[in-house]
Amino acid sequence: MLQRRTLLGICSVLWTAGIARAATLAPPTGKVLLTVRGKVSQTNSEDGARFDLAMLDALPQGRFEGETPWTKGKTVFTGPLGSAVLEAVGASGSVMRVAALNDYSADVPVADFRQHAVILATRHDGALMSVREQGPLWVIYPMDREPELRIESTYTRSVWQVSSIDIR
Ligand SMILES: Nc1nc2c(c(=O)[nH]1)N[C@H]1C(S)=C(S)[C@@H](COP(=O)(O)O)O[C@H]1N2
Ligand SMILES: [Mo]
Repeated sequence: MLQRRTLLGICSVLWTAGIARAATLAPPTGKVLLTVRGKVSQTNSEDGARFDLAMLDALPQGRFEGETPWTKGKTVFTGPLGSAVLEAVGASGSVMRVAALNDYSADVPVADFRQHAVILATRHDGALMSVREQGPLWVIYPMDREPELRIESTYTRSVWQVSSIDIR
């Protein structure tokens, strides 16, 4: 009897946890900016986890303030932390293929997002970025606080016009 109760207890806890998790990733209602596929435990479509701008804005945000090889003078980028996106989708795996609208893609170690405050920038100097302005999403490493990141491998991973992330 006690065993059965324990089992029931465990089942109900798991069930509740399942509901709580499912509720964390509601489907997007606006235009889909990002799709995260592959080794994820949280999805909201048959094609993985899709995010619209409101969903990205609701995640913990990061900020970059400084110079980049691609912009003039001091600029500010803001957007969800890569680590927060990974957490939202329940990511496992070790490498992400970050793909852009223009078919450019880069393999980015998952560890980069966990060890550095990399952001998926949604805004440049406070404004949303059009595709012509390298938007809608741009991988920005914290090169302002970590100057040692100003190396070619970081630049290669600084994908702009991001549309999807495949985690392997
Ligand atoms: N979407 C997209 N992002 C991209 C690229 C690209 O071609 N398309 N080039 C990458 C590479 S290889 C580098 S070194 C940097 C800088 O590219 P640039 O030197 O052409 O400005 O952007 C990276 N991000
Ligand atoms: Mo490059």
